[in-house]
Amino acid sequence: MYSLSGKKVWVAGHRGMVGSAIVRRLASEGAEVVTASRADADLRDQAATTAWIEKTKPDAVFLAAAKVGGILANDTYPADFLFDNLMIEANIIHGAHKVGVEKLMFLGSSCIYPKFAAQPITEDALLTGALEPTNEWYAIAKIAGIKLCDAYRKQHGSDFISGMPTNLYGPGDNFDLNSSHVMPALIRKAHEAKLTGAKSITVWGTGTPRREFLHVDDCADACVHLMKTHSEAGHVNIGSGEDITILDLTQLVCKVVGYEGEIVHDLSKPDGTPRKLMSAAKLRATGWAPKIGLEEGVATVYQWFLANKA
Ligand code: GFB
Repeated sequence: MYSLSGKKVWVAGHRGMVGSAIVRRLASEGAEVVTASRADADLRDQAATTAWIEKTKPDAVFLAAAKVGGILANDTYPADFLFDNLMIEANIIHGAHKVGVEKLMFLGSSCIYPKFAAQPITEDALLTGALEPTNEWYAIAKIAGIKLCDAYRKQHGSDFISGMPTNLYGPGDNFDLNSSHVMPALIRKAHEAKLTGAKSITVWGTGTPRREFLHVDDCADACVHLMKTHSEAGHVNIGSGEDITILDLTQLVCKVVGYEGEIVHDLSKPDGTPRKLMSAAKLRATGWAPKIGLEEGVATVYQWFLANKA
């Protein structure tokens, strides 16, 4: 057991959807949460990041800082997704080692797995096949992050662990239609179509790909749970254990939003990986389970969207 109580805990990426959820979740742990703004340190800059870590000397780190985006952003900006993520994780993991951070948790993504991995995807499927081309740059960076944690554990005995969340959604998500993930895009599209009385909404691709979704508050709870209870090389999947087709998700979002028009497909946009359902067995075996069902989660995010973005 690693107790966070009384510890100085750095949440790197505190302004993002995942980082902000971890900050909210840590409120009940008795920890002193510290954060770095872009002005304090550009995390892609090794000298600035190292200086901030040496000055702050955190006891524990949640590495939730990353350049993230949906399928189109990943496909359009491969250099940014590879370079920014490699730099951020290398600077933070090496800096954490230098100041003797007691525990660090690195967060990745389910896109680390081969495009055609057997489903549900177990942790040992890593590096057994070719990646999905639309997000291989991001995936390579995230695989490097897992290996960095393992390398520092092996060479220096560092207690650095990795969690691989599935497709996440929640308050604070990015609702920009060009760079967002599918869930916020569908919420915005259905909402705007309802307001304008549009006959249809457009969904990218065929609608047949299957994705697994987890509310970000469940993800943050799993991260804190793993930080306290898990200490091993390798990585742990963080998911709900259930998936849904993009078409069924669209229908669910339309139901929640109250939009009754047609759904049309833009086949010029990529489908990406046909299916990405991770095995939840390893995480469940540690005694953790998600609490927020998909329909309930979509409804709460739609309320957040109405209050903050609409
Ligand atoms: O969420 P999404 O962008 O990410 O897309 P990925 C999931 C599926 O939804 C794809 C379809 O099949 C999209 O074609 N989709 C339908 C849409 N309509 C839309 C829309 O309006 N916007 C978006 N964005 N998608 C990303 C990776 O993959 O997921 C990242 O690129 C990362 O590396 C992340 O792993 C979690 O699941 O395809």
